[in-house]
This record gives sequence, C-alpha cells and structure tokens, in this order.
Amino acid sequence: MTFTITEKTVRLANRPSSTDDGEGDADVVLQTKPKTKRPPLYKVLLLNDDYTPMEFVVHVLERFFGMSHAQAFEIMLTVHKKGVAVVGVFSHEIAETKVGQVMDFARRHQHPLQCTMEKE
Ligand code: TYC
Repeated sequence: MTFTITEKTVRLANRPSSTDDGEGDADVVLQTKPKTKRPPLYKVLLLNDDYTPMEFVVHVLERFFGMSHAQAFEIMLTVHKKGVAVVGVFSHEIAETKVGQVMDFARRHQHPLQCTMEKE
C-alpha cells in the first residue's frame, strides 16, 4: 500500500511486521506534527534616484533605521551605485510602518526617494 505524506504528517515508523507482505508499508504510523509557523519577514528596500541628495538619504537611514553615520553612508553609496539595497528586515507591520515613514518624510521634503517592501 502507498501512503501520501502530507505537509502535516510525518513518518514515525515503518517496521517490518509479522504480516509483512514485503511492500514494507504495513506498519506505517502517521502523526500530526505540531506546527508553530513563524510569521513571514519582509525586506525594506531603498531605491536610487537622480535627485534626492545623498545627505538626505544618510539622514533617513540614521533616523528610521537606527544606523550609525558610517553605516548609513555605506548603505546610501550601495543604493547610489547598485540602484537598490535592503535596509532592514521586519515583520509585515513594522516594515509597512518604516516604508510609510520614509515615503512621508521624503514627500514632505519634496524628494522623489522611493522605499518599498517585499516578502523575504
Ligand atoms: N543618486 C542620488 C544622488 O546622486 C543619491 C541617492 C542615494 C538617492 C540613494 C537615493 O536611495 C538613494 N544625489
């Protein structure tokens, strides 16, 4: 006999039994695995543009992502050169808050800086 092992079941044992027909599945025991799924994480991405001043981006990274000046400058340069960088990984709610804070701050200062999030 063939068993399909679903994502919620695990093979515990498959012992040869006295009534073993040679197929080997006679004594298969399936048990529901207690599953505590961790919530998904989201990357917050900062995108390059041609107009937002470098110092403004450095300030954003210090202010909203708790980076040191040196760290912030390094990440800003990565975005400037490569076009995009991950600036943090958070729960959905925190990531959404960070994106909102950055977008709002950039808009209030009339800079086109873009910040997005994506599932890790
Ligand atoms: N490219 C911008 C400039 O030359 C600087 C910049 C860096 C803009 C990072 C956005 O996310 C960014 N002024």
